[in-house]
Amino acid sequence: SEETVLHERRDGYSILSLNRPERLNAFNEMQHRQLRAALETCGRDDDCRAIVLTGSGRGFCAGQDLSDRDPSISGERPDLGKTLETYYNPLVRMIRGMPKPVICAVNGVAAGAGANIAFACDIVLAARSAKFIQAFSKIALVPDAGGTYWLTRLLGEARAKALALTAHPLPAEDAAAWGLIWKAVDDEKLMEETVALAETFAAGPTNSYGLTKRAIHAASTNSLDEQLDLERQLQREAGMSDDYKEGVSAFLQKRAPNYRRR
Ligand code: T3D
Repeated sequence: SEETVLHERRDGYSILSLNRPERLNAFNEMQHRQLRAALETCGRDDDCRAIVLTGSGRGFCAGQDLSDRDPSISGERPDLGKTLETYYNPLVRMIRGMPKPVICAVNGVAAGAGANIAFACDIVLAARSAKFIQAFSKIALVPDAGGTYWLTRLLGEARAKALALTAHPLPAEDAAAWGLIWKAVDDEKLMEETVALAETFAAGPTNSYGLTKRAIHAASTNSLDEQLDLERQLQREAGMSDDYKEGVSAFLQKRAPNYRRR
């Protein structure tokens, strides 16, 4: 069947590429199903210790494929709550809950849910030419795929509302300066930098990365006391691991650690 998501397995990590370039990788149901299956495979595979999400062609992702929402064809008023429940929300939860780093390499325009799926990833690098667009207001919708959550948490209400209400295309460099993404890099360096990061994670202490994600995700709603308790609990778990023993031994012996994910 049609390959709407390319899954390239490399040593210790996988690269997933949204692959409907003629539509700027907009989501149809097939692409949703194939991305979810690929993420599930990566999640189960202990040899996959980091995931890269990117797009084929000149765009990263233009959000929902609107040709599947053409009112002159479908006629009815669609229940978009249902498509969020079935596709976008589980995707966001899966990326967020993935117990290994998910890197997003935003190679070009990221619009609508395409932008917000990028923000769901742990580390976002974007090509300098890429733009992030909360396109929803242009078609009389509301930001979804976590958009109102990411924008408000990462930017505050003033910038969140301006971006959401105006659909202003935010250049990668501004997104980085505002703290919405990790960094903007020269277009021709994007994959090089992304791969270097994935290789570092692939040789790193995977379980400690997963625990760190959990702690940081909990921080914005926890009190300081709750967060200190959580850190104690997670650090106890990390401190029991073989990887921690190896990390300290390697440091003291002035050699590179050999993490085995235990
Ligand atoms: O429905 C639900 O399930 C609810 C969930 C909603 C989630 C959402 O994401 S809603 C928001 C949907 N996305 C958009 O509204 C963005 C629409 N696209 C654009 O505004 C522009 O394409 C971009 C700003 C992203 C890029 O502009 P540009 O000028 O670089 O490219 P282009 O020429 O507009 O697009 C290239 C082609 O991709 C073009 O096709 P053509 O003319 O060459 O045959 C264009 O129609 C197609 N395309 C781009 N985005 C979509 C799309 N086709 C269908 N759906 C798209 N979202």
